[in-house]
This record gives sequence, structure tokens and C-alpha cells, in this order.
Amino acid sequence: MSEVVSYAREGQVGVITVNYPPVNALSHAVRSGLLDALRQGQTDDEAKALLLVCKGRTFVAGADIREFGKPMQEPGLPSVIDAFENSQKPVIAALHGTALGGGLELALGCHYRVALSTAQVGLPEVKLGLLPGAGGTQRLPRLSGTQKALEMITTGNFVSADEAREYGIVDATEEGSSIATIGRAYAEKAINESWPTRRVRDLTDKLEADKNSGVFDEFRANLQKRARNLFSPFKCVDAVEAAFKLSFEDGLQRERELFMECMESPQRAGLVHAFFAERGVSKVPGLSPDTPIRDINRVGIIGAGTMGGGIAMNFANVGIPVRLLEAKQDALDRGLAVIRRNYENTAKKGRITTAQVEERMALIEPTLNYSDLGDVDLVIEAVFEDMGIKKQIFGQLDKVCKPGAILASNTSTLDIDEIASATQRPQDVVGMHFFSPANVMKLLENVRGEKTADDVKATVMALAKRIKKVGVLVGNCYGFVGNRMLHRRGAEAMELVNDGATPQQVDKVLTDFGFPMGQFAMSDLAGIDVGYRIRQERRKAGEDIPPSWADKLAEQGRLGQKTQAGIYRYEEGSRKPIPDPEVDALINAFRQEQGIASREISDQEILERCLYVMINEGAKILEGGVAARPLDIDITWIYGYGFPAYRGGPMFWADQEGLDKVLAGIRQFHERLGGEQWQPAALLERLVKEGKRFGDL
Ligand code: 3H9
Repeated sequence: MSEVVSYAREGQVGVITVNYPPVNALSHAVRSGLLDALRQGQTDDEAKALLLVCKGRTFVAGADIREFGKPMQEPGLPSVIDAFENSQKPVIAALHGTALGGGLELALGCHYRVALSTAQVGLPEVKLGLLPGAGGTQRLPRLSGTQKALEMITTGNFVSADEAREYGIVDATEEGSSIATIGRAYAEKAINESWPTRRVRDLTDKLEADKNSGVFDEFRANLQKRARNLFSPFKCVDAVEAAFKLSFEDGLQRERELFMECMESPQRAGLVHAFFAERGVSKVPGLSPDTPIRDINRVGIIGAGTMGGGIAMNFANVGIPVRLLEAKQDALDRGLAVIRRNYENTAKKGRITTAQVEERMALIEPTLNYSDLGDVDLVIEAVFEDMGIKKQIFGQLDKVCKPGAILASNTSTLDIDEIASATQRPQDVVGMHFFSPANVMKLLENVRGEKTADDVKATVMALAKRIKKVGVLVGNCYGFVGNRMLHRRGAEAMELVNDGATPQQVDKVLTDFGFPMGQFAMSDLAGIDVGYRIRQERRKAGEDIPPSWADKLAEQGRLGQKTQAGIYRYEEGSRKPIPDPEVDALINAFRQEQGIASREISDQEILERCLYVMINEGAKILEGGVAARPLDIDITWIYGYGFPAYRGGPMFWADQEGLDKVLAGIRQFHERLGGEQWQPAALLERLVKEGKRFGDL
């Protein structure tokens, strides 16, 4: 008998138990174990019905993703499910935790399903660039009807046990703590009431009812809007449509073909990389998982502007009280009003209740006094990027905060060690760089200073999870990982415009690549003054930052969306960037002033210059140890800057492109354009020489 699947009889019920931590994924061992156990159940004369149940935190959460891309070992999941469905004895699946993907498909191959009321079910394959490939696209619509099946399969979203019962996906839900007990009682009921072996494949009434509904065209049109660049959601629709057009067997065959197309797509590779990378970032090399964590029960935030307010919301959302400090009453009032408006808008969309709006607002306590930060466990400073002001604030915090409080800065570029030097406790100082809008964006770039204590690093990483962010721990340098690379791309985008491209051409190349927003539209969103102020800071510090046409926009008060004019113009109440001839004229005048001759720039050149410059910088970031692994960079870019997850992040994308090609491009730009940014990274040169990829590091 397999170690991961066991068979035992309890009364008249033959119990098949899967025990393969952490999530009972359908590895080769589990698949063969399931077939063995099923055979035992079939030949056990005392067993009148079979129960499939899982140990640990969840029912089967899907195929074993680690096996993707490797040769498939028999038995495949479809044949396991086929065997369950064809069992002569009724098979009952008892679900708890998350029954997902191949796990739910296995349950759909059973004759009845009972679920713990806290369970969730879903077919999230699309999030991995796949479609349900073990009958899910054929069986789910037979139970739930087309609309629901399409929704679940194309979004990958989970539904609760109660909803699943309502849609016909599970037959019953039960309260309780032991799924084995619930499952057994349900199986006994099946035996006592002589339930037949009801095969989902034979159910056709819901398919008949939906036959001419036109829902497929509607779904495809919808996907064109929300998933334009994605491959697998469209294949999901094709597969579900096959359930209507073809016999069950032919539908399965069609599903398999479409599944294999997805499996072989680069998007699948990118999304699976992103899945594991997201989990990988929390395992920080050199930081033991046993590192103690400081208690964080109350947080102070300095600055009630856009960032500070957004950061405060993250904590209030998970029930952590916040003291929000501002220098002036009117700024505090404005900040609180914005937070309230944000919450009320969320309530209007039905995502939270009006009672929750009040609960969350009550957790945010405004103050004008630093002395009110004496009892907080963590302070996050979120004032604008000015080293002098930040140092003054940290000096003040050092005086008022209790020993052991973590002092964090939300700086996006400045030196954490210099900020820490304003205190007597640099071991407690760390960067916590949130991304705008801070209550929405999932990335939290935690920056370790030279002296930051291990338990502080571990605490901010754990805190990221608590406030539902993805935390990446990075080293201290100008711009850290994310903005250091962004600034390279930003500067290159500016150069491209100097050379003859228009801002809208650059942005279109980036959005066609899959970024939700182009470089220049993003500058308008963040505010042109942000970059301007940073450049001015650096100029003040003696750096040689050349003049730019963006400086001229800032000086004219074209600050971006907030002034309805920046690099683009905006109509009242709209965020849609509209190209502005005035800006074209300003750029032309700038070119003339600087004696720059403009030329036609191809889209390919834009793409290569914008992305290769990032990859080169990413390689330098790895060389210097600012990011520990390529996956830390990939996740930073996916969650902080909207790098398309289906391309796996910049470093994974570079591996897919071929590092030799990328390096050749970088060398060519170095020769043609010069500049430190195009000096090839030694790491990149070494990898190419050794025939390796970033993924091999
Ligand atoms: C599929 O089923 C295809 C079929 O249709 C067709 C086949 C023919 N495999 O997320 P967590 C690991 S496609 C292998 O931190 P949570 C994960 O890497 C699959 N490993 O926990 C992590 O490992 P580590 C469809 C998996 O409680 C550990 O488990 N299914 C798998 O926050 C804990 O994970 C999915 O897409 C897997 N399938 O969330 C479900 N799943 O500790 C994907 C997880 O070493 N999984 N691991 O870092 C999830 O959505 C979440 O993991 C889950 C738990 C909700 C289950």
C-alpha cells in the first residue's frame, strides 16, 4: 500500500484517506495510491460505499505543480478520475479546506460530495496559465450550469461551500470539526438509503437548458476587455463550449488537447514560476525560519498624505489600531477624510459593510503629538523624500518611542543607514516601502539596513503576510530593487523620447507587452513633482543629473493626473491619458534647445531599450547582493510595478528571451549610446559564458 494513500474499512464504509502534506497535491505517488486504494475498496465485500477524505489542512488542492514540465508518469489524473467515476460502489468525497483544480475534478468524478461549511472549492488552473485538464471543464457545467462554470473556470476564483451547494457542485454542507466523521455519516446515509452511483458525466439537463444562450460569445467579448493578453482564459471558454457541442468522451478529448496547448505555452511557464517565486520570497536566505518575531499590536504612522493614509488602511483592515500623526490639523483632517471616502467607496461597491467602515475608521486615531507614539510597537514614517526632514523625524522618534519599537521609513529611494544614523538604535530601523496606492498594491519592499536586527527583518516580513501583502526583503542602495530598476527604465524612456519617440508610443509598447500602464502614464499617476523633487535632491547633493523636458512640465505646474495635465492631459473626472500637442511642442523645443536631432524609433527598439536596461540593472543588483535571488526581483516587479505575471518577472523573462540575445543587445546599445546603464553586468557576462541562466543561480 502507498504511504500517502491508505484504505481502511469502518463498518460498511471503505475509507480512502490521502495524507500527503502540505496540500495533498496529486503527485505520482498519490495518483497510483488512489488507484490501489480504489481497487481494494472494490474487492472488499464488506464495503458497501467508499469515502474519499484527506488528512491535514485541506482536501486535495490540485495537481502537483512541481511535476509540470517533466515527463508525465502513469497513471494520469484523468484515468484515476475515470476509475472513480466507474466504481460499482457509490463513492463519496468529503471536502474540507480548499478543494482545488485536479482536487475538485477528482471530487467531481465521485458520485456524491459533502463539504465542511468552512471549505472552499475552485478551479484555479487559469491562474497558472492552464485550464482544468482532468474533466473539470466537462463536469462542472453539468452541475452548475454554463454561466457559473465559465465564471469559475475563467477567473479561477474560489467559492464557499454554501455557494457550491447552491450551484449544485456539492450535495450537502455540514458544520463540524472532523471531516472524516462528517464524511462517514454521509456515506452511511448513502448505504442506508441505497443511493445509486450517480455519474456527473450522465447529467445533461443543465447543458440542455443553456444550449442556445449565446453566453460563450459574451464571455469571449468580456475576456477581450479583461484578459486581452492572456492565452488560457480563451482556451477555457473553448473547452467549456466543447461540453455543449460534443459527447462527453469527445469533450474530454478536446479538453485534453486544449490543456496540452496551455501546458506548452510560455505563459504557463511564467505563471508557474510566479507561483513558486511568490512563496519563495518569504524564505529569506540567511534568516532562519525560527527567528523570533516582535509583537506588533499598535502602529504609528507619520504623514497622513496619500501614502500615509493608504498605509494606515492596511493595518485598520486587519484590526490593528493605528495612530496617524500629522504636523497640522488641516492636513490631518484632509487625510482622514480621504481614508473615509476610500472606505465608503469600497462599501458602495459592496465589498465591506457600512458597519465595517466605522469599525475601521475607529481604529485610526489622529494625533498631532509625537508623545502619542510612546506606546506603539512600530512606526512607519511616510513623509516626502527629503533626507533632512526624515532624519529630524527619526531623531524625534528615538526620543519618544519605547525600547524595542521598530522604526520604519517608507522611503522609496533614500539611504536607510543614513536615516538610521539619526537614532541611537539603528538595529531597530528598517525600510518598509509600500507602493501607491498603498491600500491596493500587494508589494511590500522591506529594506534591511546594515545594522537592522534579524528579528526586525523577520517581523516586517511576517507583518507583510498579516496585512495581506507580499513582502520581499532587499538590501539598501539608491532605489533598492524596484525603483533602482524603474529609474533605469524611466531614464531610458526619457532618452527614447529625446531621440524621437513620443511618450504615447513608448507607453503603447509597454502596455502591449502586458504592463497595465506605460512609463509616462505612471509618472502622471504618481505625480511629475515626485521625480522632479528626487532629481532636485540629487542635484543638490552634487550629482550630475542632466536637465529634462519633465522638469519643464513640473516647473509649469503640469504635475500629472492631480492637475489634469502632465505628460498627458486628462478630462474632468477621468483618468484616461490623452496625448497633448502642447507637450509634443514642449518636447520639440527641448530637443532644439539641447541640439538633439530626432529620428524614427521602432517599437522593437523601445521594447529592447526599456527592458534590457532593467535586466542589466537587475543583474547588477544581484551581483551586489541587494536582491538575494532573481525571484526576489521578479516578485518585486510583478507585485510592485505590474510586470505581467504571465511573463514570470523581468529576470525570468530574460531567461526565456535567451541571455545571449539580451547581452548582445546590451553590448550593442553600450556601443551606440554609451552610459553606465549599458555597461554590461559582469554577472550577465559570466552566465552567458557558462551557458547558464538566472534560473540556475
Ligand atoms: C491542476 O490541478 C491541473 C489539473 O486540472 C489537471 C491535471 C491533469 N502542487 O500557498 P501556500 C505548496 S493545476 C504542489 O503557502 P496557503 C506551496 O508551494 C493546480 N505544491 O499555503 C507551498 O510549499 P512550500 C490547481 C503546492 O495555505 C505549500 O504547498 N491548484 C501546490 O496560503 C503551501 O502553500 C492550484 O492552483 C500544488 N498544487 O494556500 C492550487 N499547492 O511550503 C494552488 C500548494 O514549500 N495552491 N503547494 O512553500 C494554492 O492556491 C494554495 O497553495 C492553497 C494553500 C490555497 C492550496
